[in-house]
Amino acid sequence: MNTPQADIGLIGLAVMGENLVLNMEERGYTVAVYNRTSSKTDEFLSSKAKRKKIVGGHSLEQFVSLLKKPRKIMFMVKAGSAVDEMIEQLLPYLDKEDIIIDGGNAFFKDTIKRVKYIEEKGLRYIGTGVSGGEEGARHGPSIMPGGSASAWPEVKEIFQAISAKVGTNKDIPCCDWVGPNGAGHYVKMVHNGIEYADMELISESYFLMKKLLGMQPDDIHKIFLEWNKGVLDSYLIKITADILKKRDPHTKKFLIDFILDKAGQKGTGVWTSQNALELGVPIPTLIEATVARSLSALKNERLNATKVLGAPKGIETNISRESFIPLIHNALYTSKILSYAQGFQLLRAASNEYGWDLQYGRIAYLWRGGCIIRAQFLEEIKQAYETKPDLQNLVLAPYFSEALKKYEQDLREVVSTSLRVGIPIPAHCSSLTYYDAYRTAVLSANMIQAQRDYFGAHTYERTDMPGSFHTEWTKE
Ligand code: 2AM
Repeated sequence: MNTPQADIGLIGLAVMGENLVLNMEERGYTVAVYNRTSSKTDEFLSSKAKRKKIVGGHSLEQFVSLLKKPRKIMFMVKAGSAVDEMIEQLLPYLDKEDIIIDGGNAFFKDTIKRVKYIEEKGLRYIGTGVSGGEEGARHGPSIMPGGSASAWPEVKEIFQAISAKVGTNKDIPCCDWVGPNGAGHYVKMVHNGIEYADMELISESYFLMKKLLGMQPDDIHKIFLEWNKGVLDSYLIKITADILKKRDPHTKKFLIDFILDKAGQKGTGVWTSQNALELGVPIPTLIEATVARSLSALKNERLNATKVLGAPKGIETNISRESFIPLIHNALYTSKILSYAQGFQLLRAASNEYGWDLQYGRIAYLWRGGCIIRAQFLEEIKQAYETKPDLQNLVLAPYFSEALKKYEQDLREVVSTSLRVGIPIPAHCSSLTYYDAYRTAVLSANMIQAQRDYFGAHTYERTDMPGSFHTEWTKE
């Protein structure tokens, strides 16, 4: 058969898979490829992979025979049952110590099961988050691997070589070991949850400039361009600026005005929200961002409701752009801090729950480059956790608590204005409520406890003495 020559194999030649292969090859590795539909393999080999150190297998047996041992096989196939099917088809050709790597968006609990299953067979399994979209995959994604720890030294060099690099010398890879079993896919899931919040918050800022201030896309473009030079410097702010100046080739008008306001979602925001609810971690901004997508998807219902209920006023004539735009900036920055704080709270709870020992500063750095939420701001998060690894909440780190105190009033002003005129900016509202509730020493939950004890004898604790109490509420 074939001489084992390839350093790594990749299964699943959709765009992400192809781009990762080209990235690996460019870094000096020989890559073997396989795709269920083998015409795609041929097409790839005869076009983009032509004259490169890329070899293909038409059968899994042939593909496996191309790989050096211990074999490293990365899946970039559809998440879900396709991964289990591939594992079963592949196993007969593999030997002990070989390494299967799932680079798709697997649900972390599936990855936990798969790691256990594969390790029991004497092989090794890595579940890795890969973020950065098609461009990232081709030129340097953020990579978040977790699973069989002994497999990390085997793949470290390749993964760090293909990942994004940050730091002044561009030599710090945005790829490091995250933790056992499902930790890598979990961190990717939370990355996506934060991404939902970032996107929603930015969209709400755009919406305020459009609706409240009556600005045109090219004016808003200039604002985002400016914002990208300061504390908000990030990939998502940059692409928002780009989007706003794009013209529709047919009408020559701004394209954004022709895009239907109906957001899609693939489920990672829902996973993040569900898991946070399961663990009892308050991440209202992330959840609200997910809810906002669902609400946007009800386009027909909204059109009907506008007719029946009337649209909110949406404008206030006495607001000046010059004074209000800086407030929107500060509100966005404050809400961003609060949403990242929530995301890291979730990581902390999950680390305890699943026994992962996650390194938060390192995770902030994995997200510093390559991925969709890459931002200057993550530098400060890394710093905060390096200074105090057991930090209770990011909002308590001096850099962030100072910023929150400084800009809180601006967020409040933006939120109250939007509430007054009826412009929905739910993620900003949730962020502010989270902030207020988190720093309120005495909340309203004494009443909830009394109600629970009243109807269900659930007992309550007292503020003035220890113990558990029940009251016969209806007795005189
Ligand atoms: P295909 O080209 O044969 O459809 C993204 O969908 C990638 O996942 C594609 O490369 C696709 O292969 C692959 N894929 C989807 N379902 C699969 C399955 N059940 N087994 C193997 N590969 C699968």
